[in-house]
Amino acid sequence: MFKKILIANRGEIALRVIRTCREMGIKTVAVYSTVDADSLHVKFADEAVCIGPAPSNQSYLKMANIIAAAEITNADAIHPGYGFLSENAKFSKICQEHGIKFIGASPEMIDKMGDKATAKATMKAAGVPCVPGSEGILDSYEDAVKVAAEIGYPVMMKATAGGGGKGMRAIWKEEELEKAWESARMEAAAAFGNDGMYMEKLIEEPRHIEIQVVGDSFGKACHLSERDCSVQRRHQKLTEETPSPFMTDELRHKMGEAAVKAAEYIQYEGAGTVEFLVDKHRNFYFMEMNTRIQVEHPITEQVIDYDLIREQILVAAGVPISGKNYLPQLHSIECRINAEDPYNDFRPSPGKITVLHAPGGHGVRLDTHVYAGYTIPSNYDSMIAKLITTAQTREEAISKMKRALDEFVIEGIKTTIPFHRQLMDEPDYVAGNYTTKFMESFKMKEPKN
Ligand code: MV4
Repeated sequence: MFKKILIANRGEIALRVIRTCREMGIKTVAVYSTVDADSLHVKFADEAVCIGPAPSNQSYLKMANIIAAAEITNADAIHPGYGFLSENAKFSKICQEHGIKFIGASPEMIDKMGDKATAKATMKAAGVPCVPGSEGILDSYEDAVKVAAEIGYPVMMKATAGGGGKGMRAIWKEEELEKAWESARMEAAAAFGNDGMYMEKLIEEPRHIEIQVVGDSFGKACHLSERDCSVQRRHQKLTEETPSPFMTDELRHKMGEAAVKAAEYIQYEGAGTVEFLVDKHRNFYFMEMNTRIQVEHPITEQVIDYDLIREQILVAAGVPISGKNYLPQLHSIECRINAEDPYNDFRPSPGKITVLHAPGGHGVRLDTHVYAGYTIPSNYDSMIAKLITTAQTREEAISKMKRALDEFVIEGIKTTIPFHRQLMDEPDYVAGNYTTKFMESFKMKEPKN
C-alpha cells in the first residue's frame, strides 16, 4: 500500500481525498497556490508545499512543480481529484516516468477516451449502444451534407476534442448546415486546436444519466448504478440524484451491463463514469466516458455505502475488486453550492465569507473547504460546497434538502442556496419530470424578504 499520497488539487476534493487517506493510515501532502494558503486542505494534510501563484497555469496545472513537490516529500502516489490534471495524458505519463503512481487512468486510456470520435468508435466496437451517425470524423462539408441526409434531420455536429458543449451545433435543416459547419469548426479550432467534427442524429430533450464503474488491474469491472445529472445550466451541473426518477429496474440492469462491458472492453482501471443520453422512450446511447472521480460521486457513496476514493486507492495499489454490482439502497441528492448570484445570471461572487452556519443532522453530508473568515479567491471554480441529503425515499431526501438549505447560512457573498431552495419546490422537479432542457425555462422568483 502507498505510504504517502500527494493530492494535486485544492478545495473540497483535496479535503475529501485527505479524509480517506487518514482513515487508511496513508500520509498526505497538500499542494497550494499562494492565495490558497489558508484553505482547509492545507491545514488538514500532514505536509503542504506551495507550488506557485494564483493562476492555475502557474500552480495547479504546473506539472514540473507538482512532480518536484512529490519528489521532495517522497510521495509514492498522486491523486489528481477532478478538473486540473485529472484527465491529462501527459501528466499521467510523467508520473509513470518518475515512478509515482497516478491514481487515475493511464495515458493511453485518457487519450482514447478524450478524443470523442475515437471513444465512440471504441464503444461501438465493444457493443455499447451509440447514437446513429458518421463513421468517425467528417472529411469535408460535402461529407457532412451526405451523412446528414442519410441519418435524417435534425442532427448534431460535435467536436471530437469537445467537452462542455464547445463546438457543438444542433442542425434542423440542410439550409443551416453550412453556417453550422463553419462556425463549429472555428470554435473547436480556437478552443482545442483541433477542428475534427463528427455527426449524430439529434436526441431531443434527452436525460443525462451516467453509470459509475470501477475496474481493477485484472481486467474485471463492476458498476455502482446511476446518477441523473439532467439539471444543468450551460453545461454546468447544478444538482444530481440517485436513483434517477426516470429509471426502471430493467433499464438500470441494461445500462449497468453496457457500462461494465465498456469498462472491461478497454481494460479500464480505477473509478470511471460512462455517460449516456436517454431519450423519452428509454433508449440509451453512449455519450462520453470520464476517466476521473467526479464532483457528484458522494451521492453514489451514500446510497450504496461505499467509499469511492478508498476504492480508487485500493485498485491503484493492485487490489482486486469483489466483482459484484451495486444497487441503490436509499435515495440521495446533491446540491452544488456555488459562490454565484442566481438573481443575476449566476454571476460569480467571490469574496470573504463573514458568517457561516453549516447544516447538519440525520442524513445530511456537507463536503466543503470553506469556513467563516475564509476568502474565496476569484481564480478558480465557484463551487464552494456540496450539500448532500440521503433518505429512504426521494420525497424524504427532498424534505431533508429543504430543511438543510434553510439551516445553511452564508453571509458576505452571494450563493446558489436560494436557487436550490426554489428548485426543491418546483412542481416538475418534485415530480421527477425534468430533462437537460429544464433550466432553459427556469426563472428565479423575486426574493421574499
Ligand atoms: C447530444 C445531445 C443531443 N443529441 N447528442 C452536451 C455535452 C456533450 N458532451 C454532449 N451533449 C449533448 N449531446 C445528441 N446526439 C444533447 C447534448 C446536450 C446535453 C447533454 C447532457 C447534458 C446536458 C446537455 C445540454 C445540452 C445538450
